[in-house]
Amino acid sequence: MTRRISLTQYLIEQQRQHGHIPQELRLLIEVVARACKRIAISVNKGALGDVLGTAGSENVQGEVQKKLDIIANEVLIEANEWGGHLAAMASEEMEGIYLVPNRFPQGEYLLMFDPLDGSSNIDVNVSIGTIFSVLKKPEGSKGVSEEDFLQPGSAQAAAGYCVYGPQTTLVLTVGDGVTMFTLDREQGSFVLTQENVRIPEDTKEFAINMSNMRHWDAPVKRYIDECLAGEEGPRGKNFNMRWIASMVADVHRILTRGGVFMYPWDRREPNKAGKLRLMYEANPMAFLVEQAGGAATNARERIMDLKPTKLHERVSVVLGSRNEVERVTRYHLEQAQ
Ligand code: P6P
Repeated sequence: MTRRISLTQYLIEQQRQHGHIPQELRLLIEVVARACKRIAISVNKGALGDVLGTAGSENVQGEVQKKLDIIANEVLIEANEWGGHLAAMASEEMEGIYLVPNRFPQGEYLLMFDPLDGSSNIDVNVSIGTIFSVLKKPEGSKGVSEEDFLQPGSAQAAAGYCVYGPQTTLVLTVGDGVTMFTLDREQGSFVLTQENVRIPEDTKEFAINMSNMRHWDAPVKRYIDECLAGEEGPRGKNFNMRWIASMVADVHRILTRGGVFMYPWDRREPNKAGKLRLMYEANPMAFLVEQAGGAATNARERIMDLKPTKLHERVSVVLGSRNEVERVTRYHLEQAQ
């Protein structure tokens, strides 16, 4: 049986061979991975660990917080605040940024995360996950402010997610391709299971919440209608649909076998650009998808080119197999003409 290498060995070898993973960034990734292992333990306990159900509070998004949302957030904060690799953190579950306490050394990285994405699936035992994004603190900035986080996705130093499903899998990019590590529970460590992940340019599978159809903009309706028309329609082929309502799980499927994921703007809340958050959902997923040969837009522009204006700003998301993302984006740009 081939000996699989651990996340630690992989990162050290990458650093030694390519030198593009600075020591501090390697430490950061390992700390986040360790935090994800601890979150996986709580997730896997379910009812046995008294971690299901709501916490009786709301987050800054006005969403009811699940107990595991808060547990996962606390695990990530506690694991990362003392290491000396971070200057500050930001989370879907916290209104403002979290400065590393003065009793700990300050580092040069900024860490953002959605500690537990897909919370509506927790109580029904469907895959959920942690999404994270890493930026460098701007050169020369004294202290740290929210402004320092407002960098385009193209500035990310690293991004990844951990999906808590039948396997617990960490998926990572530092800008040199996408790599997957599966948690070996007997060893208690993440081991390398796939390198150079590639998304097929074409697909027959789309992911969207169809119950919102009556609220969609015309280009989205046109694209989905053509998929539903199948081989008798303009696409000349039949399509399949998947919607897990857990972005991490839907993106993991797309990284594994292709597909297009859409959470577009709709008329339910016309003043909101979309449902998903730019800084700690769309940007890290866009980085991973592009590094795997796919594409990610807000239906008009490349997501990683967008200049953020607020920490929790929302964005419309179309990502996955390049040719499908380009088609959806083209339909939107044709509408604008
Ligand atoms: P809906 C989970 O709450 C999430 O942020 C994403 O993970 C997921 O893709 C989306 O919302 C699901 O939204 O409206 O289908 O429940």
